[in-house]
Amino acid sequence: MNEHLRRAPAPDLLPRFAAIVGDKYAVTDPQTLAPHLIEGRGLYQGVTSLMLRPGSTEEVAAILKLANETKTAIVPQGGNTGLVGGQIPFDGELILSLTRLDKIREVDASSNTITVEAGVVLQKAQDAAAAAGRLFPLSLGSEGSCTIGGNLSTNAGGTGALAYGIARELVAGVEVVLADGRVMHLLRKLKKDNTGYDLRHIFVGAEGTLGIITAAVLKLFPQPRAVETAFIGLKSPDAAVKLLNLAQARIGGTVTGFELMVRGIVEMALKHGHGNRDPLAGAHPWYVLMEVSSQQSEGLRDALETFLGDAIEQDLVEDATIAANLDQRKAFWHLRHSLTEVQKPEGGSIKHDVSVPVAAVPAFIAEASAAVEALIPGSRPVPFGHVGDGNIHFNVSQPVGADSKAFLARWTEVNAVVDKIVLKYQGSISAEHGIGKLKRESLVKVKDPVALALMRDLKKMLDPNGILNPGKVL
Ligand code: FAD
Ligand code: 2HG
Ligand code: ZN
Repeated sequence: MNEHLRRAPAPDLLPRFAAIVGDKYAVTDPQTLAPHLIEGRGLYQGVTSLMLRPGSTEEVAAILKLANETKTAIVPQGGNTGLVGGQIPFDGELILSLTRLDKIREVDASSNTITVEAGVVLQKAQDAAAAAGRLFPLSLGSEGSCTIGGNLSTNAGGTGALAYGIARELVAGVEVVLADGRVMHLLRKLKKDNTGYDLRHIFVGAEGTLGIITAAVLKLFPQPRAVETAFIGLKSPDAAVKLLNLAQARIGGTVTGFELMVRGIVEMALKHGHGNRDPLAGAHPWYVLMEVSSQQSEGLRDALETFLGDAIEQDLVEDATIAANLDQRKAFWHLRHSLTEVQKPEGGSIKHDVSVPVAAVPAFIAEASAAVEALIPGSRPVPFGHVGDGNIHFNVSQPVGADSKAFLARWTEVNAVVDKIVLKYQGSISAEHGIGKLKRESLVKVKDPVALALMRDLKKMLDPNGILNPGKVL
């Protein structure tokens, strides 16, 4: 860490920072600050005396200029839905909240782009695209509160990545404020632009450690004319992977969603999730929520029915139901998106957001489950996630009736066991949530040393005073 860096802003600087945004947007009231200091999992508690809420890129630039000159640390925050603690100030750093940058600057349907400010909530961007007859396909359970700036800074994945790509693939251009306050204007709508190094991608997935994203041009797609959604019971992850391969080869549409869930997590969703109902009559060891989309308005439902019928005959599927209407489709997705919340009433949960090659998912799940159950008898692995991306949320709930604190104290030990199996399959210990604070120590153990050295060099070059989100990622 840079030894001259000041984590908490010096008291005499507070009025200077406040003057940039105006007193109304320089928040010091502890009650207003409180929700910005804890994250969704309740894993971390932060501390700060100041949150700045700039209303323009120019104000962000002025804040960074002052922070850099005075070596004052900054923690950027969007919707505060991140799951690795990246948005939390741990040592009194000032929070730079981007939520007032909430304008949709332009929807350009012909160019298939939308230009948004960083604080625009993901759902608002989706809605604006839909109003213009287009699809912005990034979709996360947190879409009602996470922001585009946070999505790009974490390089979010979610349920649409299978067909449309992760956040990085959905960015055409960015506007970024650098640590010294300079603004880099790369808000282009271009698919082709080979004028040197592609700098956009340095800031995507940087978790606020290299610059502040203030706006972005995002790629849009045609709205599908037909969408069908099935809830499928099957016997194993192996059957799920085979089903996916078959669906991608055979269905006359695109597989736009393919989410795997073990029975255990579905049971938690039925028990604790508001309004959830079991879509299938009987119980099955595993489930897939599959969505297919087509630009043809007719025939998709028939094609899906025939496909699932064949899959049942081939013993790949035990039972399946296709949503009869929009409400039912929403209910399937509601169940899927409730999986983070419904783990909480079951006590402590040790999380892994990992990826392995798709073909290795069944073996990974089997080995990791056995290893964790051997380490902590009675512990309950409840894997689920974006199996088509090889991305499994290998979450482990505490044994029923166990002491939550004692269980959570074994977090690192359980991670080590699971991560070893991930690495055996050439996988990643952070598929889509990022490194933040949670996986900072693990990163140095798994990243190629030359790549890690380059990351550090890049950080030094772009943020020589180390003011941007110190203690995160690196
Ligand atoms: P924050 O949490 O505020 O910040 C996240 C990181 O980005 C921090 O490091 C922060 O410092 C930095 N940051 C924020 N804004 C900026 C900016 N403008 N410039 C520079 N740095 C910035 N994630 C997935 O990938 N896939 C999922 O399926 C998914 N599902 C989720 C479901 C639930 C119920 C929840 C609670 C979370 C889920 N997440 C998922 C995680 C989370 O929603 C994403 O990481 C999201 O992209 C974070 O956006 P945010 O605006 O809340 O960012
Ligand atoms: C999801 O896919 C999210 O629902 C969150 O990435 C996963 O709760 C989790 O671990
Ligand atoms: Zn996920």
